Amino acid sequence: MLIQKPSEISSSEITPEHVYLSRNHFIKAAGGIGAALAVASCQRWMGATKIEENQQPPSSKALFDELGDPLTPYSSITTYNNYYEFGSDKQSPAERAKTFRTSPWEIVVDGLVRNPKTFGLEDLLRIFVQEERIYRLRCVEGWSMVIPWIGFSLAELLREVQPLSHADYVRFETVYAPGQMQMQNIKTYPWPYQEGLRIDEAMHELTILATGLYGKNMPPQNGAPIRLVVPWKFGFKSIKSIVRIELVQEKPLTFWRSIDPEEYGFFANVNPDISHSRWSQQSERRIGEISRRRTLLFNGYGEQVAHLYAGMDLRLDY
Ligand SMILES: Nc1nc2c(c(=O)[nH]1)N[C@H]1C(S)=C(S)[C@@H](COP(=O)(O)O)O[C@H]1N2
Ligand SMILES: [Mo]
Repeated sequence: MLIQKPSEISSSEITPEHVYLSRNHFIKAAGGIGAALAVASCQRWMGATKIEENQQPPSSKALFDELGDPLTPYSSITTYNNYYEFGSDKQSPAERAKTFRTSPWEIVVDGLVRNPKTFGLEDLLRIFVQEERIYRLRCVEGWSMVIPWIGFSLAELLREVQPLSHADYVRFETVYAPGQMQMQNIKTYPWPYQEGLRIDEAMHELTILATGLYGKNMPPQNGAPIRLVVPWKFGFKSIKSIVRIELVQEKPLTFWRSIDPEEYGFFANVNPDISHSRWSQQSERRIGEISRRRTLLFNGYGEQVAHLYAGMDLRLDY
């Protein structure tokens, strides 16, 4: 089996979705949709397709998520971004992150672990098999996309460092580079951006560290070289350009929560029945579509994740 890592994808292979669609060296072949559905139904989550080369072109039907929703075009995913370090509007990140330096890059994984380690990005690409995951991304602002990420389970990385039994939470930190990220010079924000997960959420098989999308390296505006993706939570949990992952005992303070705890909860699970203090969360605008669609509890991943919250009052602890 030939596994193609994003590091081996040369820039001449830059693959916006038309190349990706026509060429498919990423979706396990053996019949396109059939294989994709088989994977989806036996693993109960979508897109656990190993990245392979020299395969047959896929059936175009494989280019949907497990609910049948089409992938959002590459051009939209890479030009409509939230990345406050580069600006608070949707267009600035693509423009201003162009020269952001993502190599060399290291991630420190430490805190309450038996085996703290610093990984270079190339170590992560070598140690962990990169696979494709097609996930919906739902922003707390009321828009959504379907994105074919490339990455690996956060659980695999955490197992390498061996969390201690009292490591109840995981804290993530974005790089602090005010020379390159102009908004980090604005001191009213609590830089660097931080996020957190409970340990069982971090260990869940759906939680990934993503290193690319649409079969190519992660664009800087999407959080290069490595970012978190937690598909059943609002997009702000999916922190970009990570340099530190720390195992901790207490619930970590997070960027948006420290700005406004009323509006942004720690769990931030997608939930149509819990309104943001300024707008309803019952519907969303899928980028590229005209009419709004109904927002799904846990962003449609309830079957996989609802058990994590059994017994919790989601209205109080959101
Ligand atoms: N460091 C950092 N990570 C971040 C953000 C940010 O501003 N800074 N924005 C978040 C929000 S609100 C969303 S919706 C997603 C957007 O990811 P995308 O631009 O790749 O679609 O990134 C999240 N991760
Ligand atoms: Mo967001």
